[in-house]
Amino acid sequence: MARNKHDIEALITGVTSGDRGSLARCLRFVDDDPAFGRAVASRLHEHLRGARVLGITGNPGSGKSTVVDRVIENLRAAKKKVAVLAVDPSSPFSGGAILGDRVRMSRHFEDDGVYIRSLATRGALGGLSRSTFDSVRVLDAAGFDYVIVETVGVGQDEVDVVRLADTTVVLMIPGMGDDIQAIKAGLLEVADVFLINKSDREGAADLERGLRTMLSLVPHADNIWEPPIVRSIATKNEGIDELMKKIDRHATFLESEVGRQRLLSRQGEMFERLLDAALIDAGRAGLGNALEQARNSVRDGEDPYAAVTALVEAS
Ligand SMILES: Nc1nc2c(ncn2[C@@H]2O[C@H](COP(=O)(O)OP(=O)(O)OP(=O)(O)O)[C@@H](O)[C@H]2O)c(=O)[nH]1
Ligand SMILES: [Mg+2]
Repeated sequence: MARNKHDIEALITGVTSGDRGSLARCLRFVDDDPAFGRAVASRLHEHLRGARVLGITGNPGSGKSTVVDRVIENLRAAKKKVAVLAVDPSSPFSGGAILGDRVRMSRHFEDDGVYIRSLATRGALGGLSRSTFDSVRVLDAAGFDYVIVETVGVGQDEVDVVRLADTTVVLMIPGMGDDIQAIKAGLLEVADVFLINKSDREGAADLERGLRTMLSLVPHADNIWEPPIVRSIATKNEGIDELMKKIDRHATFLESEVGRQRLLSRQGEMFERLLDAALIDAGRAGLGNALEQARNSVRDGEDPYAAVTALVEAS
């Protein structure tokens, strides 16, 4: 998959001038090829326009795509250009997620100011966060005002994705029993706004109370921004205006001194993630044929620990 410098320059010209074909190609290459993704992403530095990145996360079926669809509608009414990266966790219970995303947001497909792309989660450690980071950068350079990342906040990789967002909305739904406990501790920390969606169901008030108690026990890291709780019925477009207000208020917070520090510390985290991904790629590439040989010998019954130790010592 050799893509030379010329290809990259041509693609970047296409992407930054708003050509949809170039954008689609670029995002596909970024997904497929980590080295290419890194090359493009670093080359785009000078073209960044400061898109706002919103993370929307929550359990499968909690209504993320429905909320995103409403948020798109809201932002389009304000003439903002919106890109969506919907991450499909490829898990057994959401095998149809990509299709679901497409159906849920389909009315925006014809709109020039909207770009929606579904990403499949790959098995590789750090693979998802890497390609999502790179893709957000590409979409920023392509001139989108908002980039929304929809993801099921299940694995560590997914929590990492959420960490790249400027503002993270965590969805919860009532009537799931022990809701609060089911939320990953990591997500409580990264939530900037909680959205209790499906508030037409019983138990929204209980959930909100439980959540407030939980939040009072776990002071938010910034110690200044207290994540607000909004209730919504996304299917009826209820609560979405309120959600947008909180998102805007959070943007204002990010401009404060504390907010700026937070963004900088996220840059630091992003650096660590990017470094990990780059080192893994470089390390694996450096193993050459020995990697395949070791894989084969494990398949033939060699102890995996022994195989790893031998590989690492030989490299
Ligand atoms: N009753 C009710 N149903 C809702 C609400 N919001 C979404 N739904 C429904 O919940 C189902 C799942 O919605 P999605 O938007 O696909 O949920 P999701 O979180 O994106 O799902 P995955 O991407 O598969 O994880 C759909 O049938 C929606 O119509 C709501 O506020 N109330
Ligand atoms: Mg969805």
